[in-house]
Amino acid sequence: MAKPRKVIVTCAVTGAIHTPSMSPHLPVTAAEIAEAAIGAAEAGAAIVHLHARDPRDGRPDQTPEAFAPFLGVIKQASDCVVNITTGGAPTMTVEERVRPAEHHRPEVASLNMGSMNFGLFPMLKRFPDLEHEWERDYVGNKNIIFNNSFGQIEYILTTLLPLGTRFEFECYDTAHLYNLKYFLDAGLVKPPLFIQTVFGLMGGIGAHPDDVMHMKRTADRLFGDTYIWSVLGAGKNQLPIAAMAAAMGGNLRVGLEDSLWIGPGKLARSNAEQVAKARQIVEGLGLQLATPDEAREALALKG
Ligand code: KMH
Ligand code: ZN
Repeated sequence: MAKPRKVIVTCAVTGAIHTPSMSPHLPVTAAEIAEAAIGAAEAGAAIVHLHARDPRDGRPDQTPEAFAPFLGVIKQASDCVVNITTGGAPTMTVEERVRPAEHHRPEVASLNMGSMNFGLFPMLKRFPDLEHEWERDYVGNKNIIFNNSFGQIEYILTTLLPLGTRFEFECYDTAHLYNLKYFLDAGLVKPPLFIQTVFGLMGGIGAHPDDVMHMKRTADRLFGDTYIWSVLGAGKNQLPIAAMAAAMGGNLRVGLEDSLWIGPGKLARSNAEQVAKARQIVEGLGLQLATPDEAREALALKG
């Protein structure tokens, strides 16, 4: 009998998109981020994708020192794969963004594969009463451009490749897949490529099933069987996109970075709660979750 497919679940526990007054459950302090990541791993996430925040007001903080306290606690408590963001927040310089991964040398770092508009402002409808001025300025800004030029991508690659770090290639539209193909052909990235296709973020591709099909078909054509496909759906798209992709052979990313919700109008109380939902989808399809070591093997990580 054929063995059930193993699905890699990543949990992105806090990110830089949502702000603290949107949800009391968003992890902000190092202790909260550690607890959230460990809880997500216990619920079945093989990989945790991590950002840090300034505990004083919850702003994204991309200093290596902000990551150190929770990285230590997570390592002690769990063998999950650690993935450190190089996206940081779209308002940061690329030099700033790469520093935590350069310093802490994780098994995986995110790598955003193209520049784009970044529209957080649709969230103002849902959250018209953001508490702090910085939150209102940040979320309400209609001029955010997330810079990921070819030169900046190359800079992140050449900084982290010698450290043995591999990548979660974040692709928000088909052009980003073509950009990744350029780096593959140039020999700067090596298979298996872990491609995180992102749906429903304003400035990127939408979250219609046709969008998912189009990204998947394009990736299949460009990369054949040399890539591992994962999906994340922003906001209310999180679980529908996860269910669709799980049935189509994909791997899943959930977490409060990508969505604050567990159901219509219902805030998720933890990252682990979303991982548990992802687990239900996977197991409901007769599939199994990959362990951290199975994810390491599939993605050729340094371990
Ligand atoms: N916030 C996600 C849509 C990164 O950290 O590199 C994309 C992300 C970026 O995870
Ligand atoms: Zn992120």
